[in-house]
Amino acid sequence: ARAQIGVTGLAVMGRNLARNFARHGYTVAVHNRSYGKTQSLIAENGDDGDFVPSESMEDFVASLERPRKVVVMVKAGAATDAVIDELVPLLEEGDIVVDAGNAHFPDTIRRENALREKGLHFVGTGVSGGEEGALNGPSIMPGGTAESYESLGPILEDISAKVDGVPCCTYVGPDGAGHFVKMVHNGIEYADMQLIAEAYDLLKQGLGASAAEIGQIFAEWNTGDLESFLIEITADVLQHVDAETGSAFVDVVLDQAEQKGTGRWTVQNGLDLGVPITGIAEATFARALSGSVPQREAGRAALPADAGTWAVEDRDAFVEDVRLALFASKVVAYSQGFDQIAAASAENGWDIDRGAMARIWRGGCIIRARFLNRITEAYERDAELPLLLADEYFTGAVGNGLAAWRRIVSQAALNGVPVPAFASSLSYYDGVRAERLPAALIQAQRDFFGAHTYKRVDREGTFHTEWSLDRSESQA
Ligand code: NBP
Repeated sequence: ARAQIGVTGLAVMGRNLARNFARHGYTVAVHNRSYGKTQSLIAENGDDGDFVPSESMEDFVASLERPRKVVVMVKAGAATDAVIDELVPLLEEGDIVVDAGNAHFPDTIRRENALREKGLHFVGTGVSGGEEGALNGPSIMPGGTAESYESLGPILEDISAKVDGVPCCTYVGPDGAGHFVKMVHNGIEYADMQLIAEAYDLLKQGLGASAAEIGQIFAEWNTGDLESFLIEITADVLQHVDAETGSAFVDVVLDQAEQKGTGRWTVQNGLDLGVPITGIAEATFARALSGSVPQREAGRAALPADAGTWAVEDRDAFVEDVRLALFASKVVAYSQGFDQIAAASAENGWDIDRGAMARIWRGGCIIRARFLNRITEAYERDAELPLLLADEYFTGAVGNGLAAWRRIVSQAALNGVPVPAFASSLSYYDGVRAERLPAALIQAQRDFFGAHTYKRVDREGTFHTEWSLDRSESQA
């Protein structure tokens, strides 16, 4: 036995992770259900470092130093369970199984329980950054036992992305915490992409600008507060020309957004926890609307375009308004995502350090951005910060753009441009800062039709009003 780490599942992600380990000087045991992928890795990338290929799972396990560290990188779901079932009888107490696929966190909790009973460590690990990240340095979010991180952590930190020399990998928390945080990361990614898409649409409709012109605006934005991977690639995508037609690439792409399910999981969990992650929810539903083909056909045919042509007069002022509205909406979406992490952490006893999550998302992953530094700093100022928006930096930054944000959302409404994520983020902002909400009326209605009781502003207790009789109040 001489391999320090093993990877089973050698499709694009597993292959690139294995190469990344090898390039960092580790001897890597490699295995795949069908041997062809293992052979092709050795044939094409064997020069990357020291690989120990095995055709059978038995040989693969036997080639690993103890405690064994096995990274499972197969299709999430039944395939992961199948591999675990095959692997577990071959392992010994103290060995570590790392699930680096996109598992849903309740599955990770279940698997961790089952393996813990057998004396094994199960480390559900979020890995972000796609194929490119897997090869050159992803953002890594490992859960499981703190004990497993002692031997596994340094290896994962080694192959992770680095920002200012700091690894984009840290221990997240017990059992499902790592996969949970990866799920929220993806939810935030949905929100960020939707906000960028709305900004693009506003610039297109308001200015009548071409995709290439808007691409240049995004490139300019990428030099300021908005600097991020998503803004950078948006600039590139918008300036890309379709080779076949000579049109802007974005103009020949069908406008129906697909999804693999992590946004939906995030929204479902937000509903379970009662955390208003409106940005992520709007983004997920906006994708659903785009794919609602019969509804869109019926809507286009029956609903009149009542708004005239939008002609913005002061081009530069409008571009700056959109930029400020985008930044403010983005802060809201992230603030909500971090609230969700805090709520799940409390519910599951995970003790997740939110500032550390922002830190490991600064590199390697899809939402990597300059502004994540500001989030880390906010949680360093106050680890228990109840609302990211209330941190002094963000109050200032959002406050600066508030008037612009209101102008943009109202102009979008007047001109018939859909901005679900911009608008709901602004409503969230106004809701969370409101002195008094109309929830009082909801409570009164609930008491009226269902005797659901209410609390009062002027004294303690729970009350019910006899609505159908003399409408007197009683203490419930
Ligand atoms: P896939 O998700 O396409 O899975 C293919 C791999 O699963 C192959 O190695 C295949 O073996 C293996 N496999 C299957 Br399918 N069923 C199996 C079974 N019953 N027993 C054993 N092996 C089985 O690969 P991928 O695109 O590289 O993704 C791997 C994981 O990484 C997934 O969980 C995915 O969600 C996640 N992912 C993450 C990112 C990211 O950015 N973080 C990007 C893409 C994917 P075979 O070769 O014998 O068929």
